[in-house]
Amino acid sequence: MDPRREALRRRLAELGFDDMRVAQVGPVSPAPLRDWLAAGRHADMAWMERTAEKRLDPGLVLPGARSVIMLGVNYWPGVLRQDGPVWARYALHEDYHDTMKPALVAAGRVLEELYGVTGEDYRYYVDTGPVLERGWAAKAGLGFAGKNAMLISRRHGNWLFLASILTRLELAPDAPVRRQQSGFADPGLLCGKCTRCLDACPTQAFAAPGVVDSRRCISYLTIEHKGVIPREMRAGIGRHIYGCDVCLEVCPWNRFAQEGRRLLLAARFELPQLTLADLLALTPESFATIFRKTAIKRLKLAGLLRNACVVAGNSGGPDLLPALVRLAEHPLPVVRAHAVWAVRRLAGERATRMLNDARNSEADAAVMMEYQGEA
Ligand code: B12
Ligand code: SF4
Ligand code: SF4
Repeated sequence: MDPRREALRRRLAELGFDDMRVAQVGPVSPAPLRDWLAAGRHADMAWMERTAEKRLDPGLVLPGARSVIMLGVNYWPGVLRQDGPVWARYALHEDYHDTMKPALVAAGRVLEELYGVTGEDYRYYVDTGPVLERGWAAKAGLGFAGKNAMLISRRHGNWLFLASILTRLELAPDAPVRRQQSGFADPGLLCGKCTRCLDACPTQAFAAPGVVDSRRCISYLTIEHKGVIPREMRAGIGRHIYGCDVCLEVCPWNRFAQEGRRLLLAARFELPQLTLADLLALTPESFATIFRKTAIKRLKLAGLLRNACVVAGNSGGPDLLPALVRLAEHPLPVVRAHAVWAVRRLAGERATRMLNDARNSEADAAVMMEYQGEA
């Protein structure tokens, strides 16, 4: 093996990346992404549609790209109790988008040093770039495609953030995981007869093995979706305040997962200690202080209050009613809508009286709808 490759692997591990594999850039079968978009499974994520051509052709992202270096960072936090509102585990760290960027800058410098390339010869991304990260990671053998749509590593289970460096360098490709030749073309090939993730999804979001319909996915509804959450989806959200790990948690491949080194991810394990009452009482100031360095800041206070109202409606008790009634008069309609729904769910017939003042001053048509029909 080229000694530079070993040096690259070692230096990237020192930077905090837990795995590194290389895929050769080649044609990407367009059907899975195109079919997914055509069926509307990206919901309101219009950016997925806008960037589709680039996702299917790395040459449009970096002309002359020959290799993709796929990187994984293990974020398994170990066993965590979440008795109240439940957070996706990835959110219980400082925002990985922010913490991985400096490490990727450093990784680029390592490439320059070892291979004599310049900054023009590579481009790095984590999550937000127009790259089909799971497909390339599968092709590079970083893991394989599970029926839960996740890239599953045999070393880390599915608790792996992905990042990519597209480069014009011709690097020797690594082999995909045995029996899986084309990345995500065959999701679930290494799952055998297991269907645990498909069965466990609380909102039946899998349109097929490996294919998530975002419109039904709690992760989408609580993180990416900006407006009112469709009423029929709210009960299925249960106690999920931000994101969802159900289809990840049940996967038996996680038995090999070891707690992450956290070189790139400072833990924020205090978040599960926040009660629903704490969340419903958040102010712009307390929100900024608590969530400043986390991915949750992107949701903004209104989004988190919206989610907290849904969780309260699903799992709260009468003690939360005063806070919810107050939120029914919040300045933002999206918060009012979900607060009204939660009060009606928790208070039953008493809701009409409790919401009287809020209803009398309501001018927003969407919020008015929440006073009607079944909660
Ligand atoms: C949009 C998006 C979402 C959407 C849609 C999810 C989905 N399943 O597509 C929503 C908001 C629902 C979501 C949720 C989550 N997400 Co997300 N998401 C993305 C994002 C930005 C794009 C994914 C995408 O392109 N989807 C479209 C579908 C059609 O593509 P796909 O699933 O990747 O697989 C297709 C292609 O790879 C293609 N294909 C087939 N063969 C081949 C071969 C080759 C060579 C290539 C290139 C492609 C290819 O066909 C596949 C199947 O249709 C990626 C980051 C990125 N830039 O890739 C993160 C990403 C997939 N998400 C991630 C995470 C962690 C999550 C959550 C766990 C977060 C949470 N706890 O709430 C959940 C998990 C839900 C699930 N089971 O998928 C991680 C996954 C890490 C991993 N180990 O797999 C990623 C990679 C972000 C990151 N950088 O770490 N996500
Ligand atoms: S993240 Fe949750 S809602 Fe989305 S597909 Fe997985 S189990 Fe279903
Ligand atoms: S839970 Fe079972 S079916 Fe789902 S990804 Fe894991 S092994 Fe595959």
